[in-house]
Amino acid sequence: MKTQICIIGGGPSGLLLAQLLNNNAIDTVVIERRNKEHVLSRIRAGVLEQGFSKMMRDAGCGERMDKEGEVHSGFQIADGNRLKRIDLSKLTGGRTVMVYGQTELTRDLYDARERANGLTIYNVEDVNLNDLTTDAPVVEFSVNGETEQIYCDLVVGADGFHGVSRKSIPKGKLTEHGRTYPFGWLGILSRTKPVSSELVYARHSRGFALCSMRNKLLSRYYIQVPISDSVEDWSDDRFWNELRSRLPDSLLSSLETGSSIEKSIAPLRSYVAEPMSYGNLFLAGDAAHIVPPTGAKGLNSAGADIYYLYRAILDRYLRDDKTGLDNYSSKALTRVWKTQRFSWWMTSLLHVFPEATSFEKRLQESELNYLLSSENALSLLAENYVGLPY
Ligand code: RFL
Ligand code: PHB
Repeated sequence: MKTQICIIGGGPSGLLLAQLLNNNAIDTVVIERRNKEHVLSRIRAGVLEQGFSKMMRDAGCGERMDKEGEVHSGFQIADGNRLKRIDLSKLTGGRTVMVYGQTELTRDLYDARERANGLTIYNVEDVNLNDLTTDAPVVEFSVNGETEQIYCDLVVGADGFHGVSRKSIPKGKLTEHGRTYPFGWLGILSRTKPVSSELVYARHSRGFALCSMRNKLLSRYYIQVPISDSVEDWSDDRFWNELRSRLPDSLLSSLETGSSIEKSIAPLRSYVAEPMSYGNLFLAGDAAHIVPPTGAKGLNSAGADIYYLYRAILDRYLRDDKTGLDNYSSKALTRVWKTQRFSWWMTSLLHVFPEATSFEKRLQESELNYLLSSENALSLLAENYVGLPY
């Protein structure tokens, strides 16, 4: 089989790029390790920067997002019983974020790909990326017991943190940086009215909590838990009691509880692999970098990669100019590291670190006091939260 761009991974990064390219008559094949239902069963991101939502529209996939997504002009930070609204719109000259679930957005991208008759091959196994440093890379894999080969010009590794693409780069050519945090997020989805019309990030001596949502009748809540905990340790009742204990009293009368329809624990990790390219392989999204979810930056950071890569690929095909591809890694990494810094900072500010000394605990308190009392500091938070420019 032949194509121009072979995309490894049918998550949001891979599908968005495929759709943007297909709209420019650049041929793509997407290969995905799972089936579509599995990909669509993962509950993940909920907050989109304007740059990301604009790309969805540019890809012709923004209609449902604009109808069903909620535009948020602020969020709240709680510290014990103190509650402060961060007016994103006022602090950033009118910018906002969009609350629209990754599951829905991925469904929109799959629908668009099917409408455009784009080829997606599911359930692929034993994926091997060959001849990456030549002008004719070959992607080999098996599907339904048959071995297949895709001959292409470029390979895009959009196969997430555990994918094969990054691992196909020889060890000596890649530098990895990272940190794991000594806690995870236990998340639940419930068919209840959200406790607040805006997101609430709560710092508390028992641990961090986040109140988020998917729509007016679907809530998404997270609490910080020890990384050694498993989902079985947390009945719904235990979850709600713990959440209640971490939220300010003023919110408790609005907290609706109910049975969970999804419950999972996500580890928190910061990670960057550089460079993000090797020959004609280009990494994008979680395949190259991971952030802890505290600043809602994972999917958005993936979106920035897609923006740079999309334009670089257009230059290559429409203007016969390869400079964009040559510069892709360094351009993407500059923004990736800013996002890493912000996500690390927001995680450090709001979580309980079990090993922290009394000095570090007092510094954390002071950092939050400063933030909540300084318009300048709040502007920095807001500028990063709504998304840095591409
Ligand atoms: P994905 O979504 O992991 O998709 C990769 C796809 O590649 C497939 N794959 C392979 N395919 C072919 N061959 C192989 N060998 C393969 N190996 C893997 C996988 O099956 C999968 O379908 O990566 P992508 O597309 O780069 O997207 C990244 C985002 O999913 C991720 O950054 C976000 O979900 C992170 N994240 C958040 N990001 C935000 O911007 N805002 C948020 O509010 C937000 N909240 C979150 C989050 C992530 C979370 N978890 C669970 C880590 C909340 C949580 C709890
Ligand atoms: C979510 O709704 O899943 C969500 C929102 C904001 C975050 C992380 C996750 O910072």
